[in-house]
Amino acid sequence: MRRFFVCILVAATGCGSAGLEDLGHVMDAGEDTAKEALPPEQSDVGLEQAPLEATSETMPEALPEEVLPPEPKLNYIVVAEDDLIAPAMAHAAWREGLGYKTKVYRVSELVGGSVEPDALLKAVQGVVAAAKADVGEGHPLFLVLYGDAPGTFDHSGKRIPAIPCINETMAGAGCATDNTYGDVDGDGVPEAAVGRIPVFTEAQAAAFLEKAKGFESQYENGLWNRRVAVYTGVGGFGAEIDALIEGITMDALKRVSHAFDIVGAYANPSSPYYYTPFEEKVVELFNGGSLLTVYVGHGSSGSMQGLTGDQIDQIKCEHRLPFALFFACLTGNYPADEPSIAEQVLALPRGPIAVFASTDISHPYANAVFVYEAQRVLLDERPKTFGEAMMRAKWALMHHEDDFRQLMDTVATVQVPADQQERLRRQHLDLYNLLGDPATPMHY
Ligand SMILES: [Ca+2]
Ligand SMILES: [Ca+2]
Repeated sequence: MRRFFVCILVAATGCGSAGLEDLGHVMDAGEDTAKEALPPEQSDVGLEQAPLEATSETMPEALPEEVLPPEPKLNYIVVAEDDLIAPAMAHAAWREGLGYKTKVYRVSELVGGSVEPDALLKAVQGVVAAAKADVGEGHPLFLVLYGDAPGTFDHSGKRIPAIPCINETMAGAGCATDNTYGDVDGDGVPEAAVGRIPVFTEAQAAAFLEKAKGFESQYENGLWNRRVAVYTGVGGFGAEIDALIEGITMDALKRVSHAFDIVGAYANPSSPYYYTPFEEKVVELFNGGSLLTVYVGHGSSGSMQGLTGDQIDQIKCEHRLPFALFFACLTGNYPADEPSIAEQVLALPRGPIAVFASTDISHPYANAVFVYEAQRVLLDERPKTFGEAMMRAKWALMHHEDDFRQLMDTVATVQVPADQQERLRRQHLDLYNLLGDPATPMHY
């Protein structure tokens, strides 16, 4: 038996609210809790799809046609802003060398004149729909939007705008998303794994490619590969709601895969997991290296509890670069005039390799469900790439059912009537976006 010390659970806060009680917990886990089997919809991509070199020792001279590997299909689409076509081509060439079948489209190839979101959206959706039909069921398709977005409603130039979306969360200021580019049937769940590489200059693009190549060509054995670093902010729903969340958190703790080690910090001075200065502990959590670094709590475009722009330069993740998930308001507001904190950490040479975060005000209920589904998909289902994981977490946000989901829905009716819950979750499909390359391998 292995013993894992689990401190703070990835759970349920949002903006204008929060408040997880810290929970110390020691759990026993069997050696065989890890689930290695991949779900049927997942297929091999990347290296595994590279054509095999046949030799006379491994293959007969002529094989029957039905056992030859299938013709490689387009599975990695890049839509590039015109002034970034050179680095976009370089990025696609690197992926092509890893076995992907890639195609790069300039914005001006897809739409002429000014880049109205509707025209570009329809063009990109058309490309995605055709590729999805061609690549076939069970084969992932990746869509990379290459270049930072202009301001939300600024459609000048040849930049790729974020698409306006609906957000009824209280105080929502104007939602914009990349999710719609990959959703060809309009149900909100994308058919392609979408990610944006939010660079503005060729120098930034070159730095990102170098970082990505480094991440994918190195793997240092160690506990960091099974570490999930979590830091949570405080807010305050009030005693009643906090107690409900605490109860649900106790139950949720038992469901986090025991194959991973959770380390964390909680910004509540009365908690045994409180550290002061809290900000130093958060930087330490980043820099220790981890598979995932997860924040749950309050957020704004430029900061969150425990991490502000002033500390960004202190982040130098050792051993491995984490995938970052910020379940908070606005931290992934990439269409804003100033770089969001998600973009700031992504731009660091030793910062997270990809970030999943919200462009606008998010809601505690939908965040709670999203956190639960994201960790379940990432740690239990273990897709090969971060883009597939977040795409499947979005599917699960809408469609997955289990007793814990029922419990969360029941508890949430205190704040969100049952008939509004699905609509709220639907809106969070758009709020949350992946910044980085969606084909980045998880390297568990
Ligand atoms: Ca869809
Ligand atoms: Ca931006």
